[in-house]
Amino acid sequence: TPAATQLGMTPPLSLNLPTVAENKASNALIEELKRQNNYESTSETNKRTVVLQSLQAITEEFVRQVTRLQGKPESFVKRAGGKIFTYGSFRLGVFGPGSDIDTLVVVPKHVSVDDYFAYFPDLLKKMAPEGSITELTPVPDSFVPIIKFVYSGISIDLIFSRLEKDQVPKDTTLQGDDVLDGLSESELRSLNGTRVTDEILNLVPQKAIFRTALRGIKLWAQRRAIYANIMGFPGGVAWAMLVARICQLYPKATSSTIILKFFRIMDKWQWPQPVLLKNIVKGRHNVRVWNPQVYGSDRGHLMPIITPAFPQMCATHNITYSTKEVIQRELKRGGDITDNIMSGKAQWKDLFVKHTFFTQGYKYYLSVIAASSTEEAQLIWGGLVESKVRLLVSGLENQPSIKLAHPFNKGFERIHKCHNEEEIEKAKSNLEYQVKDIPTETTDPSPPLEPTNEVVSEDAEVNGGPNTNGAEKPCMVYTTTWYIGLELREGAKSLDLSAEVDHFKKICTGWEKYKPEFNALNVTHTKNYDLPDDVFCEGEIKPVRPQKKKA
Ligand code: 3AT
Ligand code: MN
Ligand code: MN
Repeated sequence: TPAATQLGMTPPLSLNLPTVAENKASNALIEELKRQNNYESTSETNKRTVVLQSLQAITEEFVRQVTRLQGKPESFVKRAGGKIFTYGSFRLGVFGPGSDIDTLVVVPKHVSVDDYFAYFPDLLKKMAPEGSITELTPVPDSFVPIIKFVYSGISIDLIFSRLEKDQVPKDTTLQGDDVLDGLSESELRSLNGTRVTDEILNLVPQKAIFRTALRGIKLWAQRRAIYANIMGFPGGVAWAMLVARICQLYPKATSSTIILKFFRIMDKWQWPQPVLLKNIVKGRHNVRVWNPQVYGSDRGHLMPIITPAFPQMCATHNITYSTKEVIQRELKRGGDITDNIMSGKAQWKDLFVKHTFFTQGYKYYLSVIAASSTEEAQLIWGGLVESKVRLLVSGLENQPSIKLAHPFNKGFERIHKCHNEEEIEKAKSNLEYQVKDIPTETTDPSPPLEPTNEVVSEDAEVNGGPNTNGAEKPCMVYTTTWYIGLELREGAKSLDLSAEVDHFKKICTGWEKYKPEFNALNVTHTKNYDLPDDVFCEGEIKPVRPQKKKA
């Protein structure tokens, strides 16, 4: 009976089997995904398997080494174990050619995170084939301690957790709540990715159907620029949970139907009612679980999508009024197009058409520019500023003249070459430039947003390159720029955003590692026709300056 096999909190809405037309639409979807280069070749995927086998072997050697150093008997050393797990798109089975492998190293209790950073990187270089490890970057003090590297051309995000056990044998699973016993909050966070992905897969009736539908939804969300947790949009896990919920409601449906129902149901969803894949359980561990009855901050979540593994959390707490509005517009568009696809009046490629954020988006944009004097400093400073942009968005939304503050989902990285002190100073003073008003159409053009130096491409000659004509050594300024499209309320002619901008700058520069000598932050306005060329792709038409009428 359906009740016995029910996955999800409510019974299915339909147990209908797919029609011939629905199956045909699913096949057409897979064909289109292939054309869009969404699937990786078997040989590339085999490479991933080899890399993961190697990481498993290195993990075991790492555990043995640390255990031995602690003077444990050799019998204990032999049994200590160690195991890797994956999470993210690889674990979900929706990865493409450019995807990383999100991997988790799990070790017995006597191996610490300090051991991980002390020994793992060297062991990796020693045990992996010569030259196969590049861009090795340990990040010990992040939210989740992580070692990032590229292994045979594949990006790896390697995180770490202990279990409160003497041994971590090969058959270890991370299911159930007992594995969380005795762990710190940080270790809990590290285990969470794998636990959540595994639960999502357990809670969908047909994994292959789920994967195909999720590939479609992820591609759509990326093309429409509504994919990025950090910028206030759903991230990969949140999109996966939404698709999983639809799969629960239509357990026999094919992927084309899942996508159609996804748009229909999510478009009409009564937010802030949460999307849940299973009941929220209060575990015996003393950690916070999403609960709007108890926590005011949880009550503030606009589109809550709740993870299924304990401790259950909201994956979409970053969504703001504006991003919610943008998502809802896109859901409507997606639903209309999918309706047409199902009735033969449109094709899947129409669903995956790129956004028009820069080409036909807004008349006014805010540019948030983070700058540093070195690439390394910019990596850190840019990351900090990026994580705060959505706070500026929230501030702007509270401005009475602003109807919508739409952040683009990605920052643009640029390198500016300055040839002398004057240019650097100019760059710096430009970076300090702060806009008070958005001029109305008739006022003069605003000063340039960017340092007026030549903008060179990423792979251009960098600091320390050859000097021509004995001129001063060129100096680089590294910037990342985020764009926020502004929709003004009717009648709004000019507006003063300095309070919101100042507040945002204070948050960013108040960061403990902010160094005014190396880091700068600038918020300026940009008219659509002043957007830099590199935000447009080949074939896209940059907005042009309206011709001034002669009096
Ligand atoms: P790709 O195929 O890799 O593009 P993905 O879904 O695997 O898609 P990521 O590798 O970026 O995406 O992220 C995998 C998971 O890692 C998702 C989330 O649980 C976690 N994660 C990613 N970025 C962060 C972050 N900044 N902070 C905390 N968790 C993160
Ligand atoms: Mn990934
Ligand atoms: Mn990753």
